[in-house]
Amino acid sequence: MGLYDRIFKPAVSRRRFLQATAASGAAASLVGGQTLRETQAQATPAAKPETKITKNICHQCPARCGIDVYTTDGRVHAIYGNTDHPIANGKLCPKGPLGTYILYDPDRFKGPMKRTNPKKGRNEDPKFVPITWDEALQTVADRLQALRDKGESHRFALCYGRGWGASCAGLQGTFGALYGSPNVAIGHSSMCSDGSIKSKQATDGNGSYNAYDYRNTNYLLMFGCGFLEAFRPYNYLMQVWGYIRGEKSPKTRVTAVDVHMNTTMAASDRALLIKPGTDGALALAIAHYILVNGLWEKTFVGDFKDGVNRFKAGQTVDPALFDEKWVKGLVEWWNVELKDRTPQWASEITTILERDIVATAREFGTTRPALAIFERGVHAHSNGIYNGMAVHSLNALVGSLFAKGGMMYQMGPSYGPMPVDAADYMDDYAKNGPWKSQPRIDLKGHEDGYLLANNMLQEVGPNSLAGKPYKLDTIMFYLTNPVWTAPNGQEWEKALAELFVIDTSPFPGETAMMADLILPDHTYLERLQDAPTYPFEGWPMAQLRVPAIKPLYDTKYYGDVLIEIGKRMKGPMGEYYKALKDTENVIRHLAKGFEKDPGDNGVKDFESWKEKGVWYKKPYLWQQRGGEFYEWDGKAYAKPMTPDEVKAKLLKTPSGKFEFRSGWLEAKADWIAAKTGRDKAKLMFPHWEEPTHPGGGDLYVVTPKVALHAEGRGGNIPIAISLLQPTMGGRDQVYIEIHPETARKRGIADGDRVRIKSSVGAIEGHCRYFEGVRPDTLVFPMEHGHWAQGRWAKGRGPGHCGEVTVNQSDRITGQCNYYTTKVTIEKA
Ligand SMILES: Nc1nc2c(c(=O)[nH]1)N[C@H]1C(S)=C(S)[C@@H](COP(=O)(O)OP(=O)(O)OC[C@H]3O[C@@H](n4cnc5c(=O)[nH]c(N)nc54)[C@H](O)[C@@H]3O)O[C@H]1N2
Ligand SMILES: Nc1nc2c(c(=O)[nH]1)N[C@H]1C(S)=C(S)[C@@H](COP(=O)(O)OP(=O)(O)OC[C@H]3O[C@@H](n4cnc5c(=O)[nH]c(N)nc54)[C@H](O)[C@@H]3O)O[C@H]1N2
Ligand code: SF4
Ligand SMILES: [Mo]
Repeated sequence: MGLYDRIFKPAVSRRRFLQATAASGAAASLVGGQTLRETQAQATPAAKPETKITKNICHQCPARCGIDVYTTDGRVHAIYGNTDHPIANGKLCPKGPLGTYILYDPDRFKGPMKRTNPKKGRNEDPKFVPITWDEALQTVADRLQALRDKGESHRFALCYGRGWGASCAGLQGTFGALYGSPNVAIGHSSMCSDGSIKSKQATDGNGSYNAYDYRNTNYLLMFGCGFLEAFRPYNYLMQVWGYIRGEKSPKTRVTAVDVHMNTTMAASDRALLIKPGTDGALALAIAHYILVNGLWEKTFVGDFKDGVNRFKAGQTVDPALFDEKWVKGLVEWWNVELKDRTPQWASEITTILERDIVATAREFGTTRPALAIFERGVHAHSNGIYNGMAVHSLNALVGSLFAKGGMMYQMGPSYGPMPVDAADYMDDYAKNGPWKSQPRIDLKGHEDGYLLANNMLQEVGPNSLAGKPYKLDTIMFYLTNPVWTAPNGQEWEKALAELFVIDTSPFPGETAMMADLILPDHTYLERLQDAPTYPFEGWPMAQLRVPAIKPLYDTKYYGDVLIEIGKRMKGPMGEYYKALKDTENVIRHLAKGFEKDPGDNGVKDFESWKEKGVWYKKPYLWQQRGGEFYEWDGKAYAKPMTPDEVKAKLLKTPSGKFEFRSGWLEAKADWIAAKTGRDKAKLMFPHWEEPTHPGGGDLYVVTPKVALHAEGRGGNIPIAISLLQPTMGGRDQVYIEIHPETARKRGIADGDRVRIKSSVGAIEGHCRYFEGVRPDTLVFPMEHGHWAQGRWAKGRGPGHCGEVTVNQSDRITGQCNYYTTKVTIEKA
């Protein structure tokens, strides 16, 4: 008997046995007819159950950390970071190990359900009753077929949030094309970070998030991003932080720009508390300083032909005197905008001391490589695109695009093609049905709506409610919960009350409470699912979720739900899905790509992918060095690239250069000017635009993410809630950071219960005096105020911040302006 067994085994099993018999009041030594000796013999089995480790990807935020899932005797009991996974490196953030709570969440839907209470609302019990999968899938197929037969297939919308891979969200586009609806599928990107994607589209031509070479950068200038609490990939950022701020020499200097003292700011060298919505002004002043002081990277940007710097505050410059290299429109930008954007000017707009602006600009302009990064704090405002373009332009000025220690774009994995080609299964209706002339319900891509946006999920509910452009009939949700996460979610409650609603969430979230049909997904530990990486270090990576156990309940992987609905449709669409078979078939075909292009870790087919959980291939293929672009030749970045190659592969703008004068915006200048009233002479340049603040109040309200918050997916994890309590507050509470001066002026004492009001709603919370928040701004975390999502999540506090957030979006990017509403605060 080993030490462990001697110490623990007999005592434990005997004590448990006694507890069990005492609790059940059973006769002294008999349990279910067994004697004590028999029971003990079973409790010390001869063969110990084996612990199995399966590979998976954490599902709680978009970082996509590789995880090792430990299962013994059919129970998942531990989750660790996968040591061979390049993002996780054996580590996880505090949320990662909590996945077991998601799997064993007692409030999960146990199988497909239908609503029996026709009334819908926050206080209506849906009275779900179990049904079979066959009934559930046939109900959906019949509804969809009936709409199609009437020529109204556009009245079916499919909305999704976190897209994962080809075997789930990746199937949706084809479903929409074969079925015939412009509304399949509508993603949540406009509620997330389209503001940054579009700022980059406008300037460097890549409509995507950047990948970053943090390990080699010497300066990080961070605008409105929670580097140490959110951003992406969060877990890896914490690892990087340890390196760049500890081991690395020289230590990377960090300036953080935010509206309150968060973890990131507290850990930085310089903290700039900026007035909300004014980051663009700060970035423009930094650009101004860099030009006036001749600090731009000449090898990338170019220079005056005679080498004499003519950038002087307030003075225009003749563009003919400047030779541009990889940028377009620098001197024009200077003339229409930058020449007047002095640090002194920006100081008035941003409330940051001129001295601090100058010091930041000097450091940023003289340290190479340097990175300027930004996220929602910058772009979730009415002027977000111009703030974002101004910040991103700083990267071009110091030459960090595609440079070592700079930024690049994420490459995709070498997947094999889909098993079946959907183009062979398009009937006449799919090709030319009446749906073709219908606008999207969210008016994405429409002259009267959001011509240049990617998605407008926040408009779907309100537009259907208003019948503009039409009313939907049926709406399905995958991994999104807009009733709780959208601005002014109250509108969504009304909208969904009149539609047939299908939710695929395994959990009883707010949107699920409005559903007519629940088709519950497996949780992530129970399903086989592929996912390419979110932007990381540029080189391609593809991960796999391998089920750790058989599904606990009668659930079905969302990808297979789509395929099974498809199979039940008439005509070629049904044939396509029969040929596609199932999601495992899709994933096996993806893996065929690895046969020709094995990963660095030896992954070369489906089986080895399952074993390792990740395929990846280093290095990133391109590098810009000293103003020249090179391709990897197998040993080094040594193969020079022509300007045409650079344009095709890296700087995908009309000019093939970084465009301070955006060709993308200029092409739509008439539309932008007509719809937004923006100045046609300026709208293609990063420029200062006064933000607009709806809501009718006098204080800004900002609701950032905190480390333990996992979008809407962690709301019912009791341990996460209790760990959040010191920052968030407990049941029926949310702590609101308020500057003591602001509070005292309104007669509000520390700890008082308060009411926050805007033109769309009111919520309550408790004030906390905090000197680290701006006096004009209230801050509280997004994660609070669920009214559904499970027993621990619901009933938390009177209202969610979304209920006071006005649904306002930028016409160019479509980005929802979450951080732009102004509210009033009073004692409750
Ligand atoms: N822990 C955790 N991490 C996550 C997620 C999560 O749910 N939890 N979600 C992921 C997702 S989906 C996303 S999109 C990213 C988002 O990542 P971030 O954009 O980094 O996250 P946010 O918390 O929305 O906003 C960032 C910061 O902007 C600040 N801010 C607000 N207004 C302004 C302003 O006008 N100027 C400046 N300078 N700052 C301002 C806020 O105080 C906040 O600190 O995070 C990802 N990472
Ligand atoms: N006030 C405020 N609002 C915000 C933000 C903020 O910072 N402040 N952040 C915004 C941002 S950046 C984003 S990205 C959005 C996110 O908002 P959403 O797009 O709504 O995404 P989640 O909140 O993650 O919602 C996920 C839903 O999917 C369900 N779900 C969980 N796991 C699974 C699964 O395995 N399968 C399926 N099928 N369903 C599952 C959950 O129960 C939940 O209902 O919120 C935005 N809203
Ligand atoms: S950073 Fe995100 S993906 Fe990684 S362990 Fe934390 S919650 Fe999971
Ligand atoms: Mo997001």
